[in-house]
Amino acid sequence: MPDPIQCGRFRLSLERPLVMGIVNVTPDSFSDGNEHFRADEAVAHARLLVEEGADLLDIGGESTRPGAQAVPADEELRRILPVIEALRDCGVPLSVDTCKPDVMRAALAAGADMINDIGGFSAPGAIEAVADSGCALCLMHMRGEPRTMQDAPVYQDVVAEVRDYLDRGAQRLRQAGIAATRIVLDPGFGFGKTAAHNYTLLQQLPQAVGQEYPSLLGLSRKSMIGAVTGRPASRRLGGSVAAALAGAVRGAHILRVHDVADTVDALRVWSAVEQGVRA
Ligand code: 7PJ
Repeated sequence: MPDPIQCGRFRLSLERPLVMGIVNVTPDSFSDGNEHFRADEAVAHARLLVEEGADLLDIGGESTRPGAQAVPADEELRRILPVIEALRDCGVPLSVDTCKPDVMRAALAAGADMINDIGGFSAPGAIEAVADSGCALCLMHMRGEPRTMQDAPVYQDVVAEVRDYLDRGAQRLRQAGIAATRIVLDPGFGFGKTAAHNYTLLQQLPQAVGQEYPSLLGLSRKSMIGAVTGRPASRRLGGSVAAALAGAVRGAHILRVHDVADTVDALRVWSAVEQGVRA
């Protein structure tokens, strides 16, 4: 088992898989629609996720669904800063989903504990923005950029190529003086990958992410679930929970999900089967 994650104000033990609840503060996220655009709605939703058992929250102000347009940094900050400030004392670490160094700095100053960068800290200045704080970093694999990433992605060996990207990315962070205990790796399901690529990565998760760092998986409601079930994003709960469990069985440390209560139930039942119930 990897050491606990150093995550801003928190240390996260990895004895059991952790559940990260998704808090979208975007007008166009594909599965939440307008629901949580307003900061107060996002905050109320986040508090519900904590009650349902979320171990962390992931706050995002930029939609990264396939085809989505980039949002300027000031707009992204206008969306997320009030939410970070309102949730600072909710009891669980706050992750911020962003690729922009300016947004990272402002989010950390406002109290964020983790930066989740789907761009793998590849933007100029991204590593510098996070290096001197005590935040955790989620480094995710993406092929291309959200606007075009699903245009027929091709790999010779998807598992080896994702692993290589993550290894190099972690190496860059370490060379900037970032402690290993701050780093989390994510194979990036759906980011420049076909359904077949995604299922290969999930099946071979230990090979794709390695053993050195904890892993984070985002499978919730994604098109890879729809590819197998034939269901739209609004009806992918069962498929998403199954995918999360498949990840847990293969050693995933953090599961990023929309449906916290159902995922927590599934993990508890799985854990009772594996370890027995404490009477
Ligand atoms: C992921 C993410 C993911 C990490 C999104 C969606 C698209 N961050 N942000 N991993 N996905 N680390 O939730 O469908 O898979 S946005």
